[in-house]
Amino acid sequence: MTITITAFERSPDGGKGLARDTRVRWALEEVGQPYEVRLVSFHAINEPAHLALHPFGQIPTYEEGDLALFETGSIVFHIAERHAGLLPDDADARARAITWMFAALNTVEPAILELARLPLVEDRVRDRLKQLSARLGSADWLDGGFSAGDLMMVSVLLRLKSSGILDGYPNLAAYVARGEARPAYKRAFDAQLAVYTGEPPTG
Ligand code: GTB
Repeated sequence: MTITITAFERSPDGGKGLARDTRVRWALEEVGQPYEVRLVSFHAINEPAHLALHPFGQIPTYEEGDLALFETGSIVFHIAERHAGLLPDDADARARAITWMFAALNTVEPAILELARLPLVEDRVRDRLKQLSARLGSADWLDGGFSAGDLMMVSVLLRLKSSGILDGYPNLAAYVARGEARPAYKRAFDAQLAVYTGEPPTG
């Protein structure tokens, strides 16, 4: 029976093999099954014809006679079950191979996908800092005298200190330094540090 999978007609990676059709192609190649590929556009994946195959409007899909599958985990598992070469015969070894499939999809891949999102997250942080920097301007504090608003804002910005991101916003770096220089901040900082050092707070 002819196997047909779907893939993007134009993948954002320009052919580096990072789109998920590659793992399905790979599984089919491993077991020596011929297959056809129907290339689809970003527009087409949300059209009714494709949604009938994939309720979430994604690639790849897998068709084999009356059987239509989506989700690469399920597709590769199906291929591995039906054809020799990807799952051991021994029941325990087979269970372990399946465990590694789940580990790849549920434990390792989500963390790697977070990494891909990192540049977007950084852009969002920089947008916020740019807006905050413009608002603070050359003032010492956000709205006249020091307030709980500054206490909270400095506390939040302190998380960025080790990243170096604040260096791009000298007025914000100075704002944070002003907060840290306040005697009350120093007392609070020393008190929390004493929990870990066992030394009594100095202030
Ligand atoms: N859990 C599903 C599975 O394993 O099958 C996930 C499928 C999926 O994310 N498909 C993506 C998709 O169709 C294409 S592969 N996205 C469209 C949408 O969700 O609207 C993901 C992908 C695409 C391109 C690159 N790249 O260029 O680097 C990497 C990964």
